Amino acid sequence: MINGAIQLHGKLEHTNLMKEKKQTAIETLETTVDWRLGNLRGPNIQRSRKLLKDLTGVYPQHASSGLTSDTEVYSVQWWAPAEEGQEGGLFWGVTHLHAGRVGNEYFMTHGHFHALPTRAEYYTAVSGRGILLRMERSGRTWAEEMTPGTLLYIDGRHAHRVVNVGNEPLVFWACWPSDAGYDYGTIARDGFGLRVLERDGKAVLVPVVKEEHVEHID
Ligand code: PAN
Ligand code: ZN
Repeated sequence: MINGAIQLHGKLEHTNLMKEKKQTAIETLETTVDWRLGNLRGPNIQRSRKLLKDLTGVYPQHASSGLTSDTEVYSVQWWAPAEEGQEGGLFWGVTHLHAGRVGNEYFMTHGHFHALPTRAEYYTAVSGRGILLRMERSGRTWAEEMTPGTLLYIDGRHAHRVVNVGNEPLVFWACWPSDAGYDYGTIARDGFGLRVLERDGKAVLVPVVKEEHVEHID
């Protein structure tokens, strides 16, 4: 019994020493950002790349581009200190969206709704020139400018897609909840209500006219 008590006391002392050490030392954290270049360094940084062949269905099939299907359109790096799907956590990431076009349509991200409509997101651009397309579930779509320094708050109910309308990579940082989730399916099926096309060297917004379902009566 006495031995047990002594051991317990020893353990407590050790824990207190650890706490003391933590409180008086400035820790060097391993995760860092290169703000302007759009780079994340540290453990557990996740990465994904989207090539043209991964964007099937995003561009109208007839668009002839002369690009190979292995052309990189964008890449994303993100730090996930919380588990995907965990409530209360945050993710921090950066997207590099290259400059380019498929036919007369600019390079863009897939775009998605968050699976949970209560989960908003911040985007902020650090280089390049782009457009953020936002869409409500009703299909109402609008465009917001993305240039270095613009800070965009995306309501959790709005689908979001980024389009690079400049001649250099568009780099933007994002912060979103770890349980936001992704609904890509709705966009893959219905698209956005606007497309961003190049005409005479300028970006123009073109409404997408949906084909009405016509009942045939014999
Ligand atoms: C961003 C996007 C990123 C790539 O981190 O996921 O820009 O776009 P897509 O996911 O549409 O391909 C974000 O909005 N996260 O929620
Ligand atoms: Zn998002």
